[in-house]
Amino acid sequence: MQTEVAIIGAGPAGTTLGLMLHQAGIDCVVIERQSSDYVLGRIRAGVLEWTTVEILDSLGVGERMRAEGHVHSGVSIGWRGREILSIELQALSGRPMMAYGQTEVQTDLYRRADEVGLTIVFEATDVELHGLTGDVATDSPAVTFTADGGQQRIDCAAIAGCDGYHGVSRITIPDEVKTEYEKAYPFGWLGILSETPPLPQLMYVNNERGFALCSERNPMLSRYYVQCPLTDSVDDWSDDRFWTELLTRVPASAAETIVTGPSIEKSIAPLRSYVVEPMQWGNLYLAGDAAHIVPPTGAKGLNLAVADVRYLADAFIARAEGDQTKLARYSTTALSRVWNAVRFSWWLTMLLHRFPDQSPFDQRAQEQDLYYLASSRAAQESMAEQYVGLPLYPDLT
Ligand code: RFL
Ligand code: PHB
Repeated sequence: MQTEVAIIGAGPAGTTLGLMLHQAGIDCVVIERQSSDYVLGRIRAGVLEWTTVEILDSLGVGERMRAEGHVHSGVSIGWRGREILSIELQALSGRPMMAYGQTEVQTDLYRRADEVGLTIVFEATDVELHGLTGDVATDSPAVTFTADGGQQRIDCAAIAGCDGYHGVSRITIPDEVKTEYEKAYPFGWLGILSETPPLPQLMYVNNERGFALCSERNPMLSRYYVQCPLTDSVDDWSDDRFWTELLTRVPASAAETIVTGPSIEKSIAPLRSYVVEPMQWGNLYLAGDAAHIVPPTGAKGLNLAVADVRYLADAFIARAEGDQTKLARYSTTALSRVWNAVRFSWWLTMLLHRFPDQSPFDQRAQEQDLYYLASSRAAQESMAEQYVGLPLYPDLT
């Protein structure tokens, strides 16, 4: 088989890139290791930046999100048993954000892929990348895999590595040409889904017992998280223990209104920040979690994946029109936004969590950061601007 761009991974990054290229008339094939049901079963992101909302609209996948998603004009922060402030995102930044789960986004992307005839090969095993030399002039890229019981080969002009943190694409880049930046945090998030009505607004909580987050999926589906030690497993957390801990950490005014019920999903995610540079090597281009991981505190992972593929698709479109420069600069363009999100997610993680080795100095500095945020409009504006997402192509003039 022959195509222009072979896309590895049909998560949000790979499927969105496929739809963008297909819309622009650039031939592509998406190759996914799992079944579509498996990908849809992963409970992950819940918050979309407005930039992401607009990109999804432009691909014709925004209709259900607009009808069923919940537009939020603000998020609250709880501390010392009270709701200390509500960051009025819309008033401060001019844009709201959208609560719409990654499962729903992915469902809409797959549905659109079916409608427009984008080829996604699911359950492809033994995916291997070939013909990459690190030089766009000498590369002759190809992907081989096993699907439908047979070995298949796709020759292509470029490969987009959208295969997440554990994929094959990034490890194809030799160690001597890549630099990895990493920070692991000494805790995880225990998350549950429950068929109960959520709070009216997302609430992030810094409590002496640890971080908590109240979020939502729809009017009858809530998503809650509590910070937990990395050594814990879900078996350590009965529903009763989870609710008791959550209600202890959130401000009393919120605890009074939270409706508890049986969990229908429970999982623990470790928190880490990770970036690989550069995000391209010859005709291999990385996007999304394949190139970077952020802790979920800033709600940036899915949004960064969508922004990366917008830059990448724009660069492929420019190349099809004879301009090679955008593709040559893809990594530089994407990394600027990536590092903003990495820094923001790190800052919010440091602000809201309790660290096992937190010294009295760290503790006071964190308290001061919260006081400053609660008392300064400039600090709130800065947080709002970053939370709803910076412009894709900032005007620096
Ligand atoms: P994905 O979603 O991991 O998809 C990669 C796909 O590649 C496939 N794959 C392969 N396919 C072929 N061959 C191989 N060898 C392959 N290896 C892997 C995988 O099966 C998979 O289908 O990466 P992508 O597309 O870059 O998307 C990234 C997002 O999924 C991720 O950043 C977010 O979920 C992060 N995240 C959040 N992001 C937000 O923007 N807002 C949030 O509110 C938010 N909350 C979260 C989150 C992530 C969480 N966890 C569990 C890590 C909350 C949590 C708890
Ligand atoms: C979620 O709803 O899963 C969610 C919301 C906000 C975050 C992280 C996760 O910062």
